[in-house]
Amino acid sequence: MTGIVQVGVGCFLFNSRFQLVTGVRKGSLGAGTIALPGGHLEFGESPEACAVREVLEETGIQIDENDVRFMTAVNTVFPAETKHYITLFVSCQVPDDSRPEVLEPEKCERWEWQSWEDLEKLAKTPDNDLFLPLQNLLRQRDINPRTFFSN
Ligand code: 8DG
Ligand code: MG
Repeated sequence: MTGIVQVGVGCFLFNSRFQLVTGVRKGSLGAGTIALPGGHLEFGESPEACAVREVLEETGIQIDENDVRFMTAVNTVFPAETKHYITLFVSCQVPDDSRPEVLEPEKCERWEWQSWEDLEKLAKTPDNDLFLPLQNLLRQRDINPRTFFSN
């Protein structure tokens, strides 16, 4: 299998109860699976700036680059689609009254708030419908979102 390795950025938007925004992907890699707002890292861009741009384009929520925390990176190969991504996961706390809007309806079915615990449970379920990078993150890394926003 040959090709290029691409860089994706996935952004957790957490409210104060550690619920986060997930969406159902549409029209591209992983269609029908649950993923975070995010997208391709553009040339010359930082992961934090990519998160600010993608979150605004996709949900209408304006976050500040200084509030974006880098979490970890995950390696994901999609053999059937001959795709390979390094996904940089970041997170940002947003106000509890934030309302994500579907601004790119051709790419996303809907946005929903989901609890961290439910997401963790879903990742442990065989044949779940999580987008593979997100599933890899939850299965391969030990993450406690409560530690991100203590300062
Ligand atoms: P475009 O390039 O299709 O115009 O828009 P995009 O917003 O940049 O595309 P995307 O399909 O949302 O994201 C691009 C790739 O980023 C996607 O095919 C795979 C990768 N990616 C990950 N993890 C995540 C994630 O958690 N969320 C999103 N949206 N994309 C991710 O590897
Ligand atoms: Mg996107």
